[in-house]
Parts: sequence; C-alpha cells; structure tokens
Amino acid sequence: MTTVHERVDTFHDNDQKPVGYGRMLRKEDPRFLRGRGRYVDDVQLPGMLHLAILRSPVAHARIVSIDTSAAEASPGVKAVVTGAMLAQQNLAWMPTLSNDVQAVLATDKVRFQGQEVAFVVAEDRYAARDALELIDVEYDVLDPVIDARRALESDAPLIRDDLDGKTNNHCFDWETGDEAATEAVFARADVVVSQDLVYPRVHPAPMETCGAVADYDAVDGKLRLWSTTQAPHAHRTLYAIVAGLPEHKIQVISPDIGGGFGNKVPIYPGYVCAIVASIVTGKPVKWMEDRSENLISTGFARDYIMRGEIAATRDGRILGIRTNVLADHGAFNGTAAPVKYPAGFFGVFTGSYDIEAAYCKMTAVYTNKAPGGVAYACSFRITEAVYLVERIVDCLADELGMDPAELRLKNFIQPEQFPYTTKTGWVYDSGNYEPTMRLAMEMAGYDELRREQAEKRARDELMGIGIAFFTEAVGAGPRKDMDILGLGMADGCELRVHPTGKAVVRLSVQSQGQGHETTFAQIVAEEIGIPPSDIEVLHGDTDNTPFGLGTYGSRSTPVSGAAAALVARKVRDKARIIASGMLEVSVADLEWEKGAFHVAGDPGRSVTIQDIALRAHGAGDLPEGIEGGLEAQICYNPSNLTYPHGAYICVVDIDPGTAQVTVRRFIAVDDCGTRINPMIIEGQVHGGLTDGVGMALMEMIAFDEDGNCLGASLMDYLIPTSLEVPDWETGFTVTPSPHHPIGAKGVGESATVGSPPAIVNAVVDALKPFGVRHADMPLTPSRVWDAMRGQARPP
Ligand code: MCN
Ligand code: CUM
Repeated sequence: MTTVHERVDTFHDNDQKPVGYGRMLRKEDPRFLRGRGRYVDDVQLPGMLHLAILRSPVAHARIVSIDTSAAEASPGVKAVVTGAMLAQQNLAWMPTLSNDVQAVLATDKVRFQGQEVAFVVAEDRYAARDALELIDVEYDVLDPVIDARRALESDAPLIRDDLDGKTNNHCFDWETGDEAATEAVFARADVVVSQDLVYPRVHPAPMETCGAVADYDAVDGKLRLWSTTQAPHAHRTLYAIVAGLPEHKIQVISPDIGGGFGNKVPIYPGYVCAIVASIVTGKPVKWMEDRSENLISTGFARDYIMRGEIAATRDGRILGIRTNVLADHGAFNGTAAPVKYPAGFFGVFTGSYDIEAAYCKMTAVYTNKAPGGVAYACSFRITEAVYLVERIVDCLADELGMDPAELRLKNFIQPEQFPYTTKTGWVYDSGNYEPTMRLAMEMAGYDELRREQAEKRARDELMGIGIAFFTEAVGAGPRKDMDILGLGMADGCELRVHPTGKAVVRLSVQSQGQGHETTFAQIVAEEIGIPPSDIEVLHGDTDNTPFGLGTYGSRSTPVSGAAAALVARKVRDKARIIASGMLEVSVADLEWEKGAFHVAGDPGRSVTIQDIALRAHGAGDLPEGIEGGLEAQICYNPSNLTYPHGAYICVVDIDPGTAQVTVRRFIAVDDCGTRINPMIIEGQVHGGLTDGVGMALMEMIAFDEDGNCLGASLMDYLIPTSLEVPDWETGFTVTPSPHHPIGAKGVGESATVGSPPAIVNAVVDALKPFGVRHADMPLTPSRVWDAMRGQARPP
C-alpha cells in the first residue's frame, strides 16, 4: 500500500563500497565528538583585539548624549565608537536583506531593548566589557509599542521616524489568492469556522551564538571575515556594496558555526562593527555575543497574529480557506525572504487540500522589539502557514463532529492532480498523501488510540491525539521570480577529480550541522562511483567555493544537491570520452556501472573512474578535442521548488491536577522524495520534532509592557531537553521530485514546521471534555490550566 522502499546496499562503516546513498556515519562527527570542531569563537589571530557592544536598556528612547571619555581611559581600551562616529563615515545604517535599513549603532533613537548603541575595542574581553559600564548614555525615554495590535492606532508612538515621510508604524501589506472567489465559496458553504490564533515570538537559540572575527589587511586591502553566517556569498556581496570594496577583496569564512536554524541568515550590526573596528585599529577584532544578547537582539521567529477561517460542506468537503494576519516585524524589517515574497512562503496556507478558493490579507507592522521574523526552521514562514491550516482543519473537524484523520483524507489533493497549482499560485511538484497518512495511522495504531482515549475519558483522564499533515515548499528558488536583494537564488558547484582518483567538491551552501560534508559526498559518489570517503566537501569560504545563496529554507538539497549531481554527471560525461579512448571503442559502446565504464557485451574490458582520472592528468594522448584534467563547474537554477510532505500524529497525556502536558508518543512519517542518507534525515527529523515540543509547550520570547524582554536567558526562555521528549517514531514514504535531477526534496525544516500543530491539536483534543476548541502556544501548565477553566488569557 505504501511507497516505502529504501536501498538495501546501505553501509554503516564508511567502507570503500562505491555506492552513494544510504546510511553512512557522518564524516564531520569525529572532529565534533572529539571536541575539535572549529567554531568562530575558536579563531585566534596574532594581536587580536576584542569587541563588546553597549546595548540599549530601554525599548524606545531618544539618545540625548553619549559620554565615552571614561571608557576611553579604561585600561586596555583601544577604541570606543558611537553611532555619531559611524555616521561621519556614512556607516551608521546598513541595508537589511528585506530592503529596509537597520541602525548599525543608534544615532537618533533606540528602537528596541538590546539595540546596539556603542562598542568598545580592547585588549581582552574583560577589559572591553568593563569599559561598557563606563559609557554614559542619557536617554529620553519614549512610550514603546510592544503589542502589534497597538501599532496602527492613530495615537501610537511613531517608531521609524528615520524613514522619510513615515507617519505610522505600517511596514507592508501583502495579499494572495482571490478575495471575491473566496467570499463566494464562504457565502454558499454549509459550515464556516473561524478561529483566532497566535504564533508567538520564539527564538532559534543555536548552540553557538552569533559572532565574527574581522581582519583587515591595509597592505593588500583585503578583509577576511570569519563569521557565523548561513549565507557567506550573499553576505560578502552586501559587505562589498556597503564598503565599496570588490568582492575578491573580501573573504567570508564560515567555519563550524554551531547551529543556525535561521538565526545566522541576517547580517547583524555586530559583524559590521567588527569590520569597522579592524579597519580603525589595524588589528584583527573578535566579537562574540553572549546568550542574552543572542536572545534579545538577534533574529527572532514567528510573531504572527492570525485569524483563520474555513468553509466546508456539511459532509466535510473543504471549500475555502481565508486568513487575515497581523505580522510583527520588530523595529526594522530585518527578515530575509525572496524580494517578491515579503511574507515568505506563507502563501502555502492552503495546505495539502484540494479546495476551491483561498485568500490571505496581511499587514505587517513595526514594534519596539528586536528585528527578525524568518528564522527557526521556518521554510520562509511555512511554519506559520502550516500551523494555521492544520489548526483550523481541526477546528472544522470539531464543528462537524468528524474524525480529524477522516476529514483530512477526504480533502487531500489526489496523486493524479500533480503537478497541482494551488489557489494561491504555488505549483506542488509531486505528492501522494494518502499512503503517508495511512502509514502514520498504522504506526500509531490510530483506531486503538481512539478506543483508549474513549476509555480514559470515561474515567476523567485527559488523553489527546493530534494530527498534522503538511506540505512544504522548499528549495528557493527559480531565478525568474526569486532573488534576495537582487541576487538570483541559484547555486554553483565545482568538482575536481585528482590524478589519484580522489575528489573535492566545492559548494556554495553552508552546513550548520546538517551533515553536508557527508551527504554531498554521497550525491557525488552515487553519480561517479568514487567512494564518499574519497570525496572531500568544501564549503563556507567564499575564496574557495563558487557563488551561491547559501543554506536556509531547506534549499541545500533541492538546489545545491541538484548542482552536485549535475556537476558530477558533467565530469562523468567527460570521463566517458576519455574511457572510449582508453578502451578504443566508441562512446556509444560504453556502459556505466557505478565506478567504471565497460565495453557493452564485454564486461571484462573496463576502466575505473580512478583509471580515467589518472589518464586525464597523465601522459599519453586524450581523444580529439578533450583537454586534460577531470573537473567541471556549474550553476544550477531550479525550475521549481520541491514540495516534501508528512503526516504527524502526537499523543499527549495531561495531568488534571497540574495541567502539565506530557508528549507520550510522536509518530512522524516524512516524504522528502529520494533519500540520500536516511540516518541524517532521521537526525534532522528528531531535531525538528524537539523544536516542535519546545514551541508548542515551552518557548516564547515575551515582553512586559515597557518592552523589557522577559526571555533573555535560557532560565526564562525554555528549550526542551531529552526529558521533555518521547522516543520519536519515524517512518517514510518516497515520492520523488519530478524536476530534481535525483528526485530529492528538502527535509531540514519539515519536522519543525509540522510538529507544533500536531502537538497543539493533541492538547486541544485532550481538553475537549472542557469544551476547549483552541488554546495558544506555548501550552505551559498555566495556559492549559486557564483553558481548562475557560479563561483563555490574552497572549
Ligand atoms: N537530506 C537527505 N535526503 C533528502 C533531503 C535531505 O539525505 N531527500 C539530507 C541533506 O543532504 C542534508 C540534510 O538532510 O545533509 C538537510 O538537507 P536539506 O533539507 O536540504 O536542508 P539544508 O541542508 O538546506 O539545511 C537547512 C535547514 C534549515 S533552513 C534549518 S533552519 C535547519 C535545518 O536545516 N538548521 C539546522 N536543520 C538543522 N540541523 C542542524 N543540525 N543545525 C541547524 O542549524
Ligand atoms: Cu527559516 S530558518 Mo532556515 O530557513 O535557515
């Protein structure tokens, strides 16, 4: 029934079998497990100075004066720099990746608590931090706007008075779908359900915080920047534009960066400060933020206030979905999304269902909170979209008195409808939803779980079963309609096979823990038969890799993975010609078997890829017109995104005395097309499911009414540990992408996207005896307690 299949020639010990895909231990792990990862904070350069940033203690204030004299006189201090000083060099503001501007150091006003106000460069970290306390800033405190709902009120304080002619806190409007058609299906629907939902502000909180080491060499005029970036080439181009330097005079190196989760996509003021500091002092300068700085000032995620509406027939045919969103972008629009998609890919809120009409209207506003908005494994806001649709489908099931699995099964897009154009214009490349759903139900023992629940309900025990089914759009994207700040979203790849038959592949994407050093070697191995252990993967260094847009939106496999497969095929094509010369037969008479060409009908006459590599570089003639060497380079422009899908089922128990939610079981069936390394996929899924438990039950960056960030440490911003998560039960189906050279779809964010609605649906299901239809995340004991008592608190 299901399309489950997995290659059996998997290998566990990195042996020399010339195969590509399969379970393979990660090549990067020996260094991580031995504590030998090389993170940005491990970079030590001779004479290196340290930079610390003074941040605003208040959310909104005019800067009256800054006195740096005491800090300058503090021992070990080399420089103290303020926004006014940067302004003299025209460096006080920088462009964001969303066509807004953001203050590097505040000149006029501070606009969120934690905003960068000044920096100190000193001989060591301690001297720099101590001197911060000696900087005397006089603030004229202004009323802040903390709640997005307040932002557009006519008497709300104006945050962005730096923008010409700006008179309110409006950031942008965006709409998608067909308003009139949607109105019409709603008008004739038997049932309309509407629900307000808040996806709270959360933070990706990677293991390593953000930081940089800048080293400007005044002699050769070259800037070297080690930085925590998921997109080294895109960052380099932005620095080139801001600094007026050619790209080749800037080398951005992103070593092991200790997790990114979207936190390391934006360009932070700290990076620019480190660069300025190195130019000013003539020395290498390191800036590393601490955990609180990371939580209060760097890219947050979500912060969407949504109204979801769903229209259906009485027998459960979904007709239309409509949503109205208020998006909180903080003080600067510092999110990253393809230019044409200011709300990211939220447009996929129609989910996995074949419906007649859909419409979304969104208003984004500025508030006195940290900038961000696209982070935390969101696939460009698909987290919010999937949460919206999967929650309101459950609300509809509740209204109709229908089983939520049955309702979903009844409305799925059918396999023969692919490629399927959604009512908001997305072309889903492939999908086969029912087998995925059925497999999840089978693994869960769905009917048995429902029976158990009924028995427990009879005993007043609180057990809930939650389902989420998602379709993601990942792999941005076709350059005809996707770019970031004018840079098309294609990716380069270069492959060199050395005379000894070992190879090096250079990528434009950047691993933050996803295992690219392993999986990209596997992709190349599958195509040219050199064992993965003989293929070195290089990334994260702009001087040594081809241009491309980097890793986010789970685009590495869909875009760069395609590039790796195609560049390997290009090398193989050349190898074939060389082989024809070596075997003295025509190219057409050669057959490829992984790792070797042999003469058709005469398998005994063959040459291996290693033999060919030696010939390509060695003595002796090559076929007419063939240059020496065995290497190739390409730039891959995807024709579409890839659309992975998945079915998740969560089982929770709630303690009626404490309202504590326990995730007892979680079944995740993912379909990411062709699977390169199932073990790495499982790792990605486990991580994302853990994120989901965090967001659904624990995590929130909250503020008080003055704009003080209440989640500024990991004591207050709770992230899950092994104690809060169950043993994950994973399964898979395989529906290859028809346009991707190896049929692979992205998977890195799937579980973070799909799990929160499954968990919330489970909690709400458990609370049904209390008449609860919805409760907002995070479902902490106090919120669940309130929901049980029918007093939903304002989020
Ligand atoms: N993979 C595979 N077969 C597939 C699809 C993927 O074997 N069909 C493998 C890939 O080869 C890769 C990994 O799974 O090794 C993830 O691939 P992909 O889905 O292409 O995602 P990216 O590599 O582009 O990673 C980005 C994604 C994002 S956007 C966030 S956010 C996130 C995530 O990855 N951040 C992470 N997972 C993370 N995992 C770790 N450890 N650290 C992060 O910061
Ligand atoms: Cu939206 S987080 Mo990931 O795309 O880097």
